Amino acid sequence: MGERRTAHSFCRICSGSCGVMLDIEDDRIVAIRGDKAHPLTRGYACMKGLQAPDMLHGPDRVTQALRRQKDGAHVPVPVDEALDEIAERLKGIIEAHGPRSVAGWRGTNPWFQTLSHYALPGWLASLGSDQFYSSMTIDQSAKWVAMERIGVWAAGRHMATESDVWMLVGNNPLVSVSAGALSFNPQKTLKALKERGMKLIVVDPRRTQTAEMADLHLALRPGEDVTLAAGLLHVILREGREDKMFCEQFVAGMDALRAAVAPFTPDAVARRAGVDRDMLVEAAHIFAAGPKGCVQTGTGPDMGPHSNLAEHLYECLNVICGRFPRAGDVVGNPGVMSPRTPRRAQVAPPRRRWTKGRPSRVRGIGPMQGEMMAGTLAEEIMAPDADRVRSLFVVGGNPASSMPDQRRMVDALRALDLLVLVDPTFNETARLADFILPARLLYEVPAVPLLNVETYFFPMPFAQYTPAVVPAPPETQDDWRYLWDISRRLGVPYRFNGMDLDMERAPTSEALLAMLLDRSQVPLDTIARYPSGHLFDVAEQRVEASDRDARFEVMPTDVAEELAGVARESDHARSAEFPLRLIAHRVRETYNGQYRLLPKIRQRMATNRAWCHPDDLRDAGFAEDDIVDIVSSFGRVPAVLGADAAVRRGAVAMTHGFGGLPDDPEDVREAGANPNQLIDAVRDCEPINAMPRMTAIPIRIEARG
Ligand SMILES: Nc1nc2c(c(=O)[nH]1)N[C@H]1C(S)=C(S)[C@@H](COP(=O)(O)OP(=O)(O)OC[C@H]3O[C@@H](n4cnc5c(=O)[nH]c(N)nc54)[C@H](O)[C@@H]3O)O[C@H]1N2
Ligand SMILES: Nc1nc2c(c(=O)[nH]1)N[C@H]1C(S)=C(S)[C@@H](COP(=O)(O)OP(=O)(O)OC[C@H]3O[C@@H](n4cnc5c(=O)[nH]c(N)nc54)[C@H](O)[C@@H]3O)O[C@H]1N2
Ligand code: SF4
Ligand SMILES: [Mo]
Repeated sequence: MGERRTAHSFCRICSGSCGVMLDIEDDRIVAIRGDKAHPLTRGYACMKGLQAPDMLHGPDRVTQALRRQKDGAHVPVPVDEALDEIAERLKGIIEAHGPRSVAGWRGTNPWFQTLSHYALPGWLASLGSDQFYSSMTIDQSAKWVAMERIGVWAAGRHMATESDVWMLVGNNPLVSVSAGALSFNPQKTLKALKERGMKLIVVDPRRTQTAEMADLHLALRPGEDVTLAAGLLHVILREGREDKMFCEQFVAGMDALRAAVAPFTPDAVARRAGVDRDMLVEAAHIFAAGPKGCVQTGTGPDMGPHSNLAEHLYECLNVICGRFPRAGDVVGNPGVMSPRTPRRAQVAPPRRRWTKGRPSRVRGIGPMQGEMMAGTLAEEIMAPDADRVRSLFVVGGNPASSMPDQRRMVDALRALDLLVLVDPTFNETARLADFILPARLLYEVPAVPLLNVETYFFPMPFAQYTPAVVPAPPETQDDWRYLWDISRRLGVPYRFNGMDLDMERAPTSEALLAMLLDRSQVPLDTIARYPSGHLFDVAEQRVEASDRDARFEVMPTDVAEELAGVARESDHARSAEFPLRLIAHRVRETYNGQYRLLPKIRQRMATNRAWCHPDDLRDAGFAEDDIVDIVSSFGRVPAVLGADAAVRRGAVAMTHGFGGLPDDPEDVREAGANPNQLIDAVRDCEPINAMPRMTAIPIRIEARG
């Protein structure tokens, strides 16, 4: 037997940041379990996290650089040779077409790998390109739009840990483990909050695992979030249950808001959104009673029709009920890893910054938060312009599978002059890539959890540091390091999150992480002394009084116009041709397109079934396990049916991340299918952020001919 040791670390597959203990033998992870000493996750770890040994050391891991040959097959190539060739081709592309012809896509995982998160944006900017895209703009950019139109409370929001009521809308933390402070050991956390007296309201077309814990569950018709939110606002305003003093001081547009939600009476909303009228009114009462609490939205409303408007109205509930810390309140988490910033009891006014940056070549869509909108990426590649996107660097993502209108995206990726993927797996995008650079995985790189969102996610001043606890395969590099190597070959300095890197001698990842935390409130060395993470005793911070006079804008004219349009819409419920609504949801077994091929996951879930209410199946003459076609006005995919009474009638729930490339000859029972073939990324998308409609898609189910 070789050397055996146990290491502490934390999982970085999702925002759960679960503390783990790893048994390591001969530098390979042989066992993993939750770390009971972790102050927030207390021994919890989900089945994905527990697959680490297979994920790191399994046969499907990409451990060498690969180059695509003319015949389409990929062959191993020494990393330096790959980097030489990439740099040379990139140089040619930039010389001929300018730096804006180079784009980057950052997928989900880099979010949680501290250094990977910052790797691409600064790299592209140092090349002179603004073409940075991420998954944020196909999942929750409605939150950005809402912020830019309503404004933001500079002292943050109420935390669930201090709240009397919490409303989760299209957000299922018990599965997604993605819900701010409810992300840490979510079931135990929610249970404890409920025992303390917090009321939980869930708005979701499915009776989700989270809805099972709710005091009140509104199982709305998919895609009716605008109606439902307007109905809640209507009740609160009509009955004068808003926080009048707060509104008086901090809110502009109250009369316009009142007028805009006037048509959304409880009866009208109950009919249209398919919820019980009295429950709707009760939800408004419970929420308005507070006094502390929050509406928190997930992908459900943010991927649906009118997602920007839905997000706006849900946020208006927080605003008119004044759900924000006030001057003198103690700040739950003043931060540990980031510098302290003052929190003032005031509004940072709306800025509408998308109108200010350089818009996209196609459709003229402006950037937000330093990102171009992913809904336009395929067109940016296919555009006739000389400076169209010709080269794409993907770090930890799989756009060939994850993007709406899969066929168009795949055609676009094929049209690139250079596609480079930095990834530990041979995913669908890898099949199209010119080069795959083998990425290091969690446990092979140092990290801290949720650095850029620590004060929002961690309810208390928590921090942890993990070094790399197992060595990475010898031919792999850290994500950022590949980009540094390319910059060096191009002779261009690499700015990493505002820091100019030494281009003679690359820093180590540990040094780079220390640079990122150089203004932390607790020194990194001290954080590192607590291997299970720690709640740090940082000095108390209180919300300061306001030093400016600014107001939230609750009903600007563009929002009012869109809402009036929704009020006028008819026959939103049923069309004879597409009577059902396909809804997006996540499952415990997979993370987007990841883990489905790991042996233990495949045993549990080989395919992404289309889940329907058993009565809907029976009425349509179908049975569980039938293979059918799911048909939208845009496309058609096969699916295996499943019966699930938790799905409301009229909805069909199917998760994403399954299936291969379009036209792969696959057995749907073995490979699943990709719902992105049903989604039109151009016609059915929102103004401002080009956000496609990824849920509540009108469909029908057809027997396979
Ligand atoms: N139809 C439909 N489509 C959807 C959705 C939906 O609900 N419905 N959801 C959307 C959402 S919310 C998102 S966020 C996107 C996700 O879109 P993507 O991020 O493009 O897709 P993922 O499958 O998450 O790909 C992540 C990749 O990161 C790799 N990876 C893991 N760890 C590391 C690492 O440390 N370094 C590097 N370099 N790579 C790593 C994995 O191997 C994987 O290939 O998909 C979207 N697509
Ligand atoms: N296990 C696991 N965890 C994940 C992921 C994963 O793939 N697997 N993905 C990660 C990513 S990238 C993200 S962005 C987060 C997302 O985190 P969440 O937003 O919590 O994602 P879901 O768990 O899919 O919850 C969305 C809910 O919206 C509901 N819904 C669908 N349509 C509608 C609608 O029209 N209106 C309303 N109100 N609800 C609707 C669905 O039934 C579902 O329960 O999760 C992250 N965590
Ligand atoms: S919940 Fe998230 S962080 Fe925790 S073990 Fe699962 S995947 Fe990892
Ligand atoms: Mo996402």
